Amino acid sequence: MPTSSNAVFEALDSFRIETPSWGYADTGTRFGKFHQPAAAIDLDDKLADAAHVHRLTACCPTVATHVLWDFAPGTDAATVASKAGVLGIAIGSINPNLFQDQIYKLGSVGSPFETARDQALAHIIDCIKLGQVTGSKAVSLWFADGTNYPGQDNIRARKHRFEAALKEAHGHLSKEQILLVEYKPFEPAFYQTDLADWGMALLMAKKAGPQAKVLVDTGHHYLSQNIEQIVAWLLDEDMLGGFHFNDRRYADDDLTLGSIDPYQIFRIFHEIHLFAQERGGKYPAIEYMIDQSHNLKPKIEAMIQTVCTAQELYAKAALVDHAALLQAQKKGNIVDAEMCLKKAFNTDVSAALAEWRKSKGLDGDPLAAHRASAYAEKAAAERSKRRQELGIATEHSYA
Ligand code: PSV
Ligand code: MN
Repeated sequence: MPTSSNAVFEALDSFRIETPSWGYADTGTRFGKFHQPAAAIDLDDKLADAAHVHRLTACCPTVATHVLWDFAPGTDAATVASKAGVLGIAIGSINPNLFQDQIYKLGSVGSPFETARDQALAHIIDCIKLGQVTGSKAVSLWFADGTNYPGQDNIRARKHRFEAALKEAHGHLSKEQILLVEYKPFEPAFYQTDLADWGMALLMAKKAGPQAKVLVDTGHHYLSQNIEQIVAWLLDEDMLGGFHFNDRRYADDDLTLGSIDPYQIFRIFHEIHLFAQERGGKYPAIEYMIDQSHNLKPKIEAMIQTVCTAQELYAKAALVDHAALLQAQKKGNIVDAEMCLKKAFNTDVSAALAEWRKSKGLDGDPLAAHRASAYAEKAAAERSKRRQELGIATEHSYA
């Protein structure tokens, strides 16, 4: 096994994870939203919270934005980018909103209505321009498009509408930008989702153009699906663009990363380390992003917990002894091969992680440092007052 401290330090030095602006604000399920006193109210709060998480972890320099939720009409994107810069972070992926407008009832770029398709494409192109102003690399596309009943629309016609729109959108990218295509098996469409799996997303990305790649949201798979195999195949095709990290027990539950199945995330990271090792240590450019709603856990604590879990699993996966693994595989020694993975997964890397943080001038325990900073309490006091002034609903007091 590689010497643990060295391998952990090397792995963490290049590992960056983007936090989502929406993970700092009040979110919920379709049954309701529970409010938290410290939750971000507006984009300024979200940027401040994201900067706080980055200060404690030194691993989250960018924040993903969701366009309609963050950039209200009239918002000056350049001002937002410079505000983020002052706080020590940058605007990360731009996520168009192609599902909330009434016009999208039957879909966005896949809709049978030309007016809906035109509006969706114009919005994607606006988001590409927004990304150019904010200096963001990725425009990340997720479509709620699909149908609810057999016969509702022509499945192949919808596919053709997608191809045309994505190709056209790709033509507006600058050479620094990438287009990420996300898939999801169901919800909100319950009969047929237009981009339902990685094969459809891969095909669509290929048709869009060379700067388009696939985004793997860990929650967007059927329960028994082997996600690391999808990752391995996409890596091999040079088509893995990024991740949306979260965990789930049933479907797209948006629970915090590794809370249900940390070994799954470890196995995904193992495929990435193995791929890089086979290419002389050259890691592919992958956008690691969190996409959770963690609606019951305190927002910032959940984010820090997720970032630390991602670092821990990424570090553990870097400890797999690739030479021993190859030897075992060559001999057909299944038990020893599997043990190479298990041994790394079972290694306690917490001391090495704390050491790495201290070497960056950070507290060895970001969650404890967050709690000691009383950031959440101060935010709660100020934001509760502001909520009252704005007439926004607040949390239930059990006292
Ligand atoms: C859809 O479930 C999704 O995973 C997409 O990435 C959206 O942009 C995001 O969630 C919204 O939370
Ligand atoms: Mn997602």
